[in-house]
Amino acid sequence: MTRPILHGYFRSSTSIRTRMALNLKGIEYDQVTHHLRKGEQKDEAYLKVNPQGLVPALVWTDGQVIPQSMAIMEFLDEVVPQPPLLPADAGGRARVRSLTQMICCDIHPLNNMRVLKAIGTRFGADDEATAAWFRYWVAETFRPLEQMLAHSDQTGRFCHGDEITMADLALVSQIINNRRFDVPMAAYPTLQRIADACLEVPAIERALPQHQPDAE
Ligand SMILES: N[C@@H](CCC(=O)N[C@@H](CS)C(=O)NCC(=O)O)C(=O)O
Repeated sequence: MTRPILHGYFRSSTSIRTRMALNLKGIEYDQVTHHLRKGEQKDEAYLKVNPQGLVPALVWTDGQVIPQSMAIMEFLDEVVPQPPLLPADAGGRARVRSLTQMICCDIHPLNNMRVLKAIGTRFGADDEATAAWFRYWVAETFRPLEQMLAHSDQTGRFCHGDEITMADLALVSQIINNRRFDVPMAAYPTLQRIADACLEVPAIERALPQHQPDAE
């Protein structure tokens, strides 16, 4: 049977969360890596796969191309239901999707490489200002996220109870990404505790940047 192919980059947070989902589901896959700093995501051959020129994109076993990490996680959860990445009840699913989107929709797009590049080249931000921008947008979401997770009895070992959900995958990959800009974590003890618990799970650990074929 054809194996799925993941187009990604070792330290892209969207690729990290997608790899975590694939590993948790026990899906074996091949990787095609695109060096984002060298601009390989804009190569003609890759634009034929994903015209957006962003990673990740998953080429499923039937040849369907699925870009967008949240769509990929949802897709994997439907085609390989165990272990689930969403809770069984509608309220729980809504909570997990909200937490996931806080990170994937409200932090990541503002801190993506092309945005960081643009604030430098088009708006004159130097390295220090760029790092301050990155940290500012993380804090804008991590502050309320910490409150929401610390004060909810639905929070358990992980973001939602004691089973890993897609919210955890979004959280860990963001925290890994934060290290590049030395985001202080002292104000977010609950987020750190959950991330530490996630990193004890081998399927999650295996998805980390340093274990990937293109790791530098
Ligand atoms: N919303 C998309 C975002 C994808 C995205 O922006 N990926 C980044 C890497 S984390 C990328 O390809 N950046 C290339 C660039 O900025 O040129 C997703 O969740 O998959």
